Amino acid sequence: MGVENRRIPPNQRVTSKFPVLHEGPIPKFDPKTWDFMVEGLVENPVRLTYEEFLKLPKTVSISNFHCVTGWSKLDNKWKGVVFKTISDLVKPLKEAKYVTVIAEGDYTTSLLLEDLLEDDVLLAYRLDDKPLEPKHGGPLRLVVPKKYAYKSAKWVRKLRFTREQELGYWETRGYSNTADPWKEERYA
Ligand SMILES: Nc1nc2c(c(=O)[nH]1)N[C@H]1C(S)=C(S)[C@@H](COP(=O)(O)O)O[C@H]1N2
Ligand SMILES: [Mo]
Repeated sequence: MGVENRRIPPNQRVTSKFPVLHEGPIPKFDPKTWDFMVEGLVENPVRLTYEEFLKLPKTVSISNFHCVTGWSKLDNKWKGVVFKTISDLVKPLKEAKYVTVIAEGDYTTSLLLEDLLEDDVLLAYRLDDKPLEPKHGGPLRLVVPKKYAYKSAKWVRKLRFTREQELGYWETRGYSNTADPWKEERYA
């Protein structure tokens, strides 16, 4: 197996283009009214304006992106806020085990809090040294490199910390809830 193949999960093909894949229309972004909220089982729920969000400590993280339909895009240079920073800010209660990620429109997904605390999980607003394009989730998207890309919600506006897992958009339509590309967990 070549060096490159070790970065590509089973039955994925590398693409140099960055396909655009989503349900529904690309939402309009108004920096004056946009906000980011965290609710649910946390000690300190927050509401941040766009300006406030940009002031949070930022990181750059280069990672790979694997869509369940079979394409992988390697070496994406994301810039944004590490999920851990948000978690430290809101202080999850002991009972909080999952996080529902709520995007503009009807799209949701959910993950184990533990998986979101990995250091490559970002709420990203830049990609490859440019502002994140609206079609790729700008102004703000989640990036979870170790899961199939349907867990990487675009246009994120809200997080809800929960005790039980709330199944997301694709997860209620037959796709795997654990979504590990290395184990090829495509379908439930
Ligand atoms: N809000 C939202 N986020 C979403 C989706 C969507 O339909 N709506 N599709 C997911 C899927 S299936 C994939 S493969 C990636 C695609 O991201 P891209 O369009 O930036 O390549 O976004 C994910 N995030
Ligand atoms: Mo996807």
